Amino acid sequence: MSDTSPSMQALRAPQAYDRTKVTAGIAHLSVGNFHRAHQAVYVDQCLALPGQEGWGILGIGLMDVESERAKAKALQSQKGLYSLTVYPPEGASSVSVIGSIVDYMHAPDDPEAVLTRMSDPAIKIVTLTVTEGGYNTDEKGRFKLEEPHVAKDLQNAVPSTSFGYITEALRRRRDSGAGPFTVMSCDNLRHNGHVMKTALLSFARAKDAALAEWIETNVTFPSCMVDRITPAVGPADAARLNTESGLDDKAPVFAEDFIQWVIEDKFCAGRPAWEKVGAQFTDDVDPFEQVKLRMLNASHSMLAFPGTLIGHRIVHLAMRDPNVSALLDQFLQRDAGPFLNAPPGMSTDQYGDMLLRRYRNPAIGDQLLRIASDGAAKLPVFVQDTARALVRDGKDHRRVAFLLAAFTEYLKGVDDKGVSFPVVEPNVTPADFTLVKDPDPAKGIHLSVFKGWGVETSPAFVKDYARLRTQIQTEGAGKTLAALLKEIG
Ligand code: CS2
Repeated sequence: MSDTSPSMQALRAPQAYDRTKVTAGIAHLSVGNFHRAHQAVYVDQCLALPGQEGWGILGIGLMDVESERAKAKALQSQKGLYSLTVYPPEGASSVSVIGSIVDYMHAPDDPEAVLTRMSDPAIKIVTLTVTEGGYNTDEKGRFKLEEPHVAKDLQNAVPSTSFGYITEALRRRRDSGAGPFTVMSCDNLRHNGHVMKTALLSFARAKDAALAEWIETNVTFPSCMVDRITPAVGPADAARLNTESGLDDKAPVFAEDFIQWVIEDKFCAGRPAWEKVGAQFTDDVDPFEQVKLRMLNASHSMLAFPGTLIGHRIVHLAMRDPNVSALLDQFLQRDAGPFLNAPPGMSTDQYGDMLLRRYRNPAIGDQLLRIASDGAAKLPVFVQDTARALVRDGKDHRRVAFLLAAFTEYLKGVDDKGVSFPVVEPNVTPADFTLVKDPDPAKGIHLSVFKGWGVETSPAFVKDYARLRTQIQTEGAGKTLAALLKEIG
């Protein structure tokens, strides 16, 4: 993963605390870059405070794929240490070594060992970043018991899914008297605590009704809003980061300097003093979540799908395209913002402006294809409510129709210049891909990703969606966007 040269230094544990005294109190499922640049940082800062040494993280990789095994090897070889480089919009970057992941296990190699650790009373919180698509719910929010991995976990004693691991660990804890742990989703979902609870209880009910009841009574599922733009790290990024830091790190990460975490204070077995290191606790995460998902993540989608078709690949470079920048600005100020309550301390307009500044940060080089990936799981979470509200209130729906048209065309994997790009869409079905190829452009509105949005029943919306698709096909997304902006005025 990294270039090693003799002049590079080995990673050294943070000086702010004695890492040999730190033990795991949190088990985190699916340790992606975002977790390592966000939650693990809050925990790392907490560990420097007195009395917090029991809140280290046990990282657990769930996916039985080569890249995850490689990550496990890399992190284990560094005793869980890694470097994080943070880039402000201007000025110098800063590098720190994060020491909060004190243990790392690759679950497919030894599920029993993972269950033993998760059943240990020392673990008091289980957190997850398993992506928007990882909660296995349909468009009505129902848990899909028939999903093959879930169905297998319902049959087998040895789990492979997050639901299987958590349920079995909780069963053992109930039986041993170790008591419950808190289960907290850290994914970008509306009401992520509620989604987590519904998913886990549905799974547990299908497995063992009495256990499900115990979980419902004893386990808490706080919601939280998470925010920090964390790009993917390719081999070239890793080499650059190590050159800049002078560290020999097999798993470096980088991120913007902005960071935010708003958490519902509902922990059944205690929690770290995250409020002392910048996390905000609240009784109602919803307003924070709405603004973040419907403005940040939705405008990210607005950037990623049209932007990729136009030929852009990197966020801050795409933001230099005046039409892309105008599209995002209009979407934030005119489409998304007016339906939302302002976040504390600023208006939605100011929040929108702040987002555009964050996207323009030239040091980040965030990837449009990272943001685009699994769009079918993301768009319903990020854009559906705004689309529905625009149609319901008879407001201008054209920017959102353009986004949906662009997403549909993006599924073909070729941009305006004829350049192919990888389409990572595990939640787009073969039937959906067939619809995309249908000669009638209006048919695409029936893709399963748009089901239940309330746009397919609006003839005006479908008309704009279809004509924008046709225009993208014949003239390209760049020209279609330019014409649309002119038309809107
Ligand atoms: C992005 C997010 O994947 C996406 O769709 O919008 O990963 C985004 O970068 C984070 O939510 C920022 O907090």
